[in-house]
Amino acid sequence: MDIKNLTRVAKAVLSANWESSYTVPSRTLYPHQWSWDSAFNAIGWAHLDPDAARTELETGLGAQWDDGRIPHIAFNPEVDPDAYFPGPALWSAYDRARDGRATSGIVQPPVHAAAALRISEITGPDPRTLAWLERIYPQLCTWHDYLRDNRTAPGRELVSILHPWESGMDNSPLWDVPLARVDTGLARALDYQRRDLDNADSADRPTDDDYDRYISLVLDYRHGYYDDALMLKASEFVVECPLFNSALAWSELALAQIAELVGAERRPHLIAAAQLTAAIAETLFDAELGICVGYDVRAQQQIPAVTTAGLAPLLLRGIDRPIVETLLATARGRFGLGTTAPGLPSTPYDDESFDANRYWRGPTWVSINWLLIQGLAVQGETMLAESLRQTTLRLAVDAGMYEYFNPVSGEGRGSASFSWTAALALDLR
Ligand code: 9WN
Repeated sequence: MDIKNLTRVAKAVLSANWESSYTVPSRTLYPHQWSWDSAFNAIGWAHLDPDAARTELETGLGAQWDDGRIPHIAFNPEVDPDAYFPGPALWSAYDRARDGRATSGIVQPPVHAAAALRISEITGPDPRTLAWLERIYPQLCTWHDYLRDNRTAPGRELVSILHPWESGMDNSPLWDVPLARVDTGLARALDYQRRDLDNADSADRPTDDDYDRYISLVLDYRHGYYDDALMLKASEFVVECPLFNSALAWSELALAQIAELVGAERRPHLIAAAQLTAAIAETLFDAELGICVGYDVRAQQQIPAVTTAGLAPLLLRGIDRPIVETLLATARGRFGLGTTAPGLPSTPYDDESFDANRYWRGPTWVSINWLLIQGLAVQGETMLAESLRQTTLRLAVDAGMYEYFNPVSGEGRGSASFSWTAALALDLR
């Protein structure tokens, strides 16, 4: 594929994955609606069909629960419930979503408000977009309120994730230490069957042991009827993720702009963003490692792992310049930013946990590159943003619209015809 064909191929991928009101991430591996995927996919649609973009994001918000959470999966009732594991039966959340769809009970990074703003920028002054922003603004606010009110551990300022899948970076080395404490008994008693290995190479995917821990955490949360206070108090996995919190602060800034467009108050969003930004700098920045890390709430200590999640605070214009300089030096020195390396690896090339093909332990993801390109632009680093834009597009052009890429060879891995790769490539053209 050459760059001229990119638009055509990306459009074909999004169209083939369109499912009446949203885009499935992949027809094989992920045949339902995923929360943060939908936000990214909608950005791609905004370039092709603004109606589809607005519909996609709004459909995702339709699965919101009464407590404000936006579940990470909304299941398609037409699809075989066993096509993806864990499916609707394991989550047992059949009557929580406002639109009546069965859902999961966990969440994903809150990039929705930022995506809504980006879509409104792409579609321009279209009265339908303004009416849409007016409709979704209250839902975006209650989503953020949910995270702040229900997911801030007592005495803490940042929001916590309760499952590695909530980070969107499932088996990142950032989660190794807290995940190792999770007892696997609940999952082993279930004798379940993984479905991801039907469609992907086992050398690329998380290990069986990790899967047992993922499923045990799901069962724990479900047995407590998805009560966050209970999990914050008792679960072994309560972690402040640098990407999740940066996405929230970045989306608060976007909500401030949306508030202005719909005639609401900007100030509460600016204050929320400033508080989160200060807390990220204070509690997640590790000067010795030169990057932001996770914070293990149960163990009351930082998790010293270097990953692309730790570069996400670049999205925030309120981050102090010395921290920005340090993040940039790490991105250049350890992740190959600004060089012709095929991609930004999810963990540094020289890290002991680096694995070029295994999911979030080395491969390059277009979603993360796209976020970092936005971050570099926020920091005024236009040359670096341009360099990453070009290497990211080159991956998609040379290998195709894969789910992720080997950051050494540039080979496409995981699911082919993957929606967010196509959507964000359209936005980066
Ligand atoms: C669990 C859909 C999702 C992405 C995540 C990615 C992967 C699921 C899985 O696929 O996670 O949610 O089964 O591995 O890690 O970021 O949203 O594309």
